Amino acid sequence: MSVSGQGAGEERANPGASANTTAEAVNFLRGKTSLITLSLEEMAAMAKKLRRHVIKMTGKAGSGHPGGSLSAAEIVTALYFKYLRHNPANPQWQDRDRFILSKGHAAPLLYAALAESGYFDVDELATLRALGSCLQGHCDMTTTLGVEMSSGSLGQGLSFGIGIALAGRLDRRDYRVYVLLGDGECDEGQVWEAAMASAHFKLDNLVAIIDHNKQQIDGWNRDVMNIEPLAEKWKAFGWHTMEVDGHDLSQLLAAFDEAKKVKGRPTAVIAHTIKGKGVSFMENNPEFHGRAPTAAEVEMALEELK
Ligand SMILES: Cc1ncc(C[n+]2csc(CCOP(=O)(O)OP(=O)(O)O)c2C)c(N)n1
Ligand SMILES: [Mg+2]
Repeated sequence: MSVSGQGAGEERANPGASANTTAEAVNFLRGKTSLITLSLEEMAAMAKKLRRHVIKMTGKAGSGHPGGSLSAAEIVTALYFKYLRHNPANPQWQDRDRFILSKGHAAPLLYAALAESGYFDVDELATLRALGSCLQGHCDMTTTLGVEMSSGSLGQGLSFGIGIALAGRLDRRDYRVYVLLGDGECDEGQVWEAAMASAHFKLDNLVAIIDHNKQQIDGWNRDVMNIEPLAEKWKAFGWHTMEVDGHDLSQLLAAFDEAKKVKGRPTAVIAHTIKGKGVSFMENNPEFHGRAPTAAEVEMALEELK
């Protein structure tokens, strides 16, 4: 793992210091404005680690949303452990890139990434959904360090992202805004109002990532509400649009690189994923949209995620 230290406004590329473990890296981060840069291999291991956290957290809580957390593990890993310019020691850093989890029910995944990045102690993860815990079932920006937007009521994150992207432009700051949406979430009319507005305002500092796992709360999208052709819809709304394998870290990073070069319009990354990815009995199984694994299922899942 290498960790780069840099001040606000400085170039991102920086060979910087290097550290061998997450703990060393986090210690390095504590004193500085920095970013974490894992290798591809380390990111793959981190995605698995985040999946393990999701299983343990929801299992212990006895409730939560494992399916849509597992599908987005590589997306969130690529952002938090490679791509985002952020500093866990200074969560309010004005020039940080913003990540908005619009599909707020995937909170366990975001909390796991925040903890592993160093925003708070990994032990906190065991308190998911407990009374008084800073880790509630859906994201709350007033109680969890590193959470940028309170979400859970679907459809709102892209609109929120537009506000931050416009503010960045007005303030002449070069941060970028990444919004993660669910594909079922795209049934919400507000998503398309926001899509239209983003293109209208030519927000090239805004990236929407759609976790296209083809399922929502009640089953397959094609049965509940057909959203296809999804990429063509984003294109029609004026977005630079890409389709990637959402479990392929290289493809995700290449897409974020490409998005950075696009001028005058926002970018949509349609990430094809599998709901419940990584745990055989959860994959493509709508039951695990909003049901926690039992103790026996936790054991089986962790065995598969070794
Ligand atoms: C406005 C709103 N309506 C309904 C719900 C209930 N709900 C929670 S998750 C979900 C399905 C979301 O599907 P998708 O966006 O595809 O999420 P993923 O498959 O990634 O879990 C629904 C309908 C909600 N949270 N907010
Ligand atoms: Mg979905």
